[in-house]
Amino acid sequence: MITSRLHATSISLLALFFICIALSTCLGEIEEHEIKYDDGSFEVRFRWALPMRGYMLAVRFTPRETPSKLFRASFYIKDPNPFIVRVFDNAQKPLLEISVRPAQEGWYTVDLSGFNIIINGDFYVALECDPSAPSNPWLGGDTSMPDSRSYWISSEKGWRGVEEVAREEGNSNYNADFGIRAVLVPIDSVVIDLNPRIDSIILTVLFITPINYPSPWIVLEDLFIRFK
Ligand SMILES: [Ca+2]
Repeated sequence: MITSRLHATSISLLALFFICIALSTCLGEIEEHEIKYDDGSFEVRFRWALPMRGYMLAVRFTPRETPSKLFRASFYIKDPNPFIVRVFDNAQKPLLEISVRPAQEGWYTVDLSGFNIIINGDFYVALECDPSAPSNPWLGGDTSMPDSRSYWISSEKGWRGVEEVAREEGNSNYNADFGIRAVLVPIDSVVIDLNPRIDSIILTVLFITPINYPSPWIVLEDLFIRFK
């Protein structure tokens, strides 16, 4: 019985190996899509006055399909200065923070593909103030057709939409989209690097050994692979 089980285990591992190879080679081409709410022309610009942690400018994104992987984020900036890229999930739970140093004005793109951020719903990308910076970069603002997805975030007052902040300051008809964009790739088109991000594997196999047949047959009942 023990020998039989060992034999079965070795065969199941062999089967799993070929399944993994098939997964990594049969996945389709990468299909990126960019999410943007600005029209590419920025009539105004915004920034927090002081470079302090906890002060951010964010945009809420709705993915075209889920799950997707976050590949890049872009910021339309003026007065380039260091800042911190932040990513939050739909519940505003932090997913990422990295410090960046843009060198010039205009669109500044940050490659986030190496962080394996999987998006399962709305998410936020933010520009956070960097205390080590001499001042904050300006972020472009588009007032043409605002989508009410842009937020001022501070330690004291939390998350407030641009429209809400403007209303508090006595401008009840003002709104704008911040110049932040995101590029996603649907998870079924991502070429998965199987090593070492497999978290767990559940493999249920039914073994059938017909009489007079030299090796056992394998019937895969269920296969679940969970990636980190
Ligand atoms: Ca515009």
